[in-house]
Amino acid sequence: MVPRFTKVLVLLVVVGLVSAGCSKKKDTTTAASESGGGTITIAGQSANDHGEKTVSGGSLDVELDDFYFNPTTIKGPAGSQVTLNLKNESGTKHNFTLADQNVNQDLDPHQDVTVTVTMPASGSLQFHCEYHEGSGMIGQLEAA
Ligand SMILES: [Cu+2]
Repeated sequence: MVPRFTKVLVLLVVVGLVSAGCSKKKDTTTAASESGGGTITIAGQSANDHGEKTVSGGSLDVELDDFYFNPTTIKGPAGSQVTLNLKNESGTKHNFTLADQNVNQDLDPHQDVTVTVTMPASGSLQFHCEYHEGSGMIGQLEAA
């Protein structure tokens, strides 16, 4: 028969391992979400930067959160039509405005909306959230 204190010890070790695993996981997530941190300048404005991605297969998921677009820079073939699967991951109402192409799409909290945009023939094109542009919620389409 195994002494009671041994069982308790085993339980403590298991709990310790599980919580160590959890905290390690949480640290990784935090690091990932902050890896694109900092700001970049888009069309003369300060934008919260959450990295860049290149469109493949004609579509791309774009996360909207407080207060940034992820990815912030969307690269794709010059002049091509691209589908953006916009996902508002926050409890705040956001918006995707691409003034140049008359796109102005609101997204309620946790709402997903698909929009179609045309990549610029060259250079880049600014888009933003019309509610939080002043907070740096700005991104860009870039001809690849
Ligand atoms: Cu917003």
